[in-house]
Amino acid sequence: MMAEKSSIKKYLRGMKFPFCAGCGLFGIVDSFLRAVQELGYKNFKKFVFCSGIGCSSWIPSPFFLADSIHTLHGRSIPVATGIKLRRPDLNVVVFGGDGDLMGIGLGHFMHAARRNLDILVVMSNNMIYGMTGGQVAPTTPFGAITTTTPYGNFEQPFDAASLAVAAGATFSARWTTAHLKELKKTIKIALGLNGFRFIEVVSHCPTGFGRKRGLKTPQEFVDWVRDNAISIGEARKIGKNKQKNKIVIGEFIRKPRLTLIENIYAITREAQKLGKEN
Ligand SMILES: Cc1ncc(C[n+]2csc(CCOP(=O)(O)OP(=O)(O)O)c2C)c(N)n1
Ligand code: SF4
Repeated sequence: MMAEKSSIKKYLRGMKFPFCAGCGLFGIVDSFLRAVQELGYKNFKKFVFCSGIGCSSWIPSPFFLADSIHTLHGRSIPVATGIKLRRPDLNVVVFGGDGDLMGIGLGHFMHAARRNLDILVVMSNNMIYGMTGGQVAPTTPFGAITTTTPYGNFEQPFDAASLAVAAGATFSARWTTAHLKELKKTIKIALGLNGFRFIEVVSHCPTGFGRKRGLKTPQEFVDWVRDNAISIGEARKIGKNKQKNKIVIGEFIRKPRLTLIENIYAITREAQKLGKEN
């Protein structure tokens, strides 16, 4: 009974996740639930989860024993915005894929960061569109073979964790599914902060991407991710040119500022005060 109570199973409905065997998304689920447990939340009553469409968008909904909403592809952040403005007391957490958040939903992502909407966004970056069959995505490495780039990708990928910083996120970090302890720690930090917080998780997708890269097993993919990761400190030392094909991991920014809701109240109050004086 005691063991059951302390288990992360209490956050789940007990339904089977629809991920392929060996998928990196299992590690993201596990890290998130362990972080929530270590922060002392007994249940998800203080949380609402939003997701779009894609393998990674299945993380919360309907599997978490929580209020959650599966929105349209790319539209999780607008729905999260509505929820947060109506219920600022709740922790609003968005889960999504790199296609969902860096492709069709990129505009919403950038504006939510700019506005400093008080939400946490956890993005699984499997470097392709997983659920639809492994097509090239805005995060696919240059030259990589995917189902729609049989000769190699012609385009440069987005650096999502840096985009979040440029747009105004108060917190941005990147880890991988080979760094689950660090990921859990970062989720705990991010859940304790305010403002637009972003965590990118480079995630292994053995089905959609691993096979195309010649990585025959999930473990080979995890090893490849680990071997190609460098810390943000090291990356800054060696400079951009030498970072080619490396996965830069760590905390990119932690810089609190007033959130959208705090600014709405502060500016409205100030205007009302001035109105009275006039
Ligand atoms: C408006 C719209 N366009 C396209 C699709 C088809 N579609 C479903 S999931 C998906 C991509 C999923 O990739 P990603 O967001 O990276 O998530 P993953 O499956 O890799 O976790 C696409 C293009 C859709 N459902 N709706
Ligand atoms: S296609 Fe890739 S991301 Fe989707 S469930 Fe399978 S292994 Fe995971």
